[in-house]
Amino acid sequence: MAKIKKIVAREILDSRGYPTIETIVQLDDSSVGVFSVPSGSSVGKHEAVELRDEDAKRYAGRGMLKNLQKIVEVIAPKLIGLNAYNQKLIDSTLITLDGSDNKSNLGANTILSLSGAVAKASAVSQKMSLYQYIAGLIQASIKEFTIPTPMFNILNGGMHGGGNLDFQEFMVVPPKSNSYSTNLKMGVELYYSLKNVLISHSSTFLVGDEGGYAPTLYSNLDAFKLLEEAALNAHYNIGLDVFFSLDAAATHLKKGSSYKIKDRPVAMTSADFVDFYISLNEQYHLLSIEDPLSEDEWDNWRDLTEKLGGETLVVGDDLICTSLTRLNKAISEKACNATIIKPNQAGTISETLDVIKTARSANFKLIVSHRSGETNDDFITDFAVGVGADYVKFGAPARGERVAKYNRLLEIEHDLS
Ligand code: 2PG
Ligand code: MG
Repeated sequence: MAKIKKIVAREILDSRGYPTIETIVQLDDSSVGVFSVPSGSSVGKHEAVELRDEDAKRYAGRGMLKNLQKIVEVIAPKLIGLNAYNQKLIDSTLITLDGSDNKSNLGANTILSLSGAVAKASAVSQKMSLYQYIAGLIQASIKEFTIPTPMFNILNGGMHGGGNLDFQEFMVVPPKSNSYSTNLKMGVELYYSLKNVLISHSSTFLVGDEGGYAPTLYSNLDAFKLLEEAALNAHYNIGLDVFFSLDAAATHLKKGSSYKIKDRPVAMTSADFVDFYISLNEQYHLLSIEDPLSEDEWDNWRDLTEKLGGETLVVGDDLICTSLTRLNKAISEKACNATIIKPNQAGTISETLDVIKTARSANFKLIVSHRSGETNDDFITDFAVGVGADYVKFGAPARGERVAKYNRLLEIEHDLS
């Protein structure tokens, strides 16, 4: 065992220029873990709460000074001296200290910074790769580690795009049968190809929050046409060498009780929207559709999953928010067949692992995901490999904070070979 000896936390910036927390945990054998917390823009209302200063005079209210104070005054005195190898104890101590049901007292971001830094320090202390250590925590009887298949978000819209697309993420996904490095090459070549396609249509090729292009287009379907053109030009066959995936992030598209997107002249009911997805799927045979409907429409989710779930992954992100309660509801209601996993939606590593175990036992596919606000921390990469995720979402294969994750996967692939 190794005990927590010292905790230091700092305010740093994420990829959007927003403050976040970096926490450094040192153990009594001198091992150190450093963890910085990601942050979302399209946040689900059932996520554990992200705490910020709300002081308009600093960083437009986004500062992290309150969080740092809570770490120094409330958390560190209780964690110092605990056995860092006992992740469950660390996390339950943090949950008890917070005392709320949504981490609103200490902040899920504050709590995760400790939970993650302790896990990293423990891996160092036990001279293990982080992904091996995570596999140990989830008690996975993994005989052979595999690299999850990347979903490359090469076209950004919604709250992540500077353009006018309604849907948030248009992704290209390679087949699971290829090696990771082959898949990475494909993602990058399609990214180059899409840029050339945009140039050929005299469109802008500026990028959004996750590094994908954020053009101004007439409709969301036009985005798929551009992806099609990019794939053809780069000599990749759609449905064979590459598949398309969508994150509609529909919670943020709903106005009152209907959805208005550029592709339709009038607002759509949820039932109309389901029909829209069915025809989109007939055209493109999507690999996955994430958050097709808003976060509390359980019946309409079930209807969509009934209609599309046989061949397409219907993925809950805002619907589930990496919450065990909401996952259990999704399983019993047959609302979807795959889930996004984001540790900062839950707030601790242990709770995130519990969600993963339950999702697995219900045969849900697992997509481990970054957030739109990221740092160069590559924890999420090891986490995804350690839990045996089916897919990962790390954004476009561009911009330092995204590339850090893709490059770490290359390193792990090399280790494993
Ligand atoms: C999503 C995420 C990550 P955000 O909706 O899946 O791509 O976006 O971090 O802004 O919630
Ligand atoms: Mg999402």
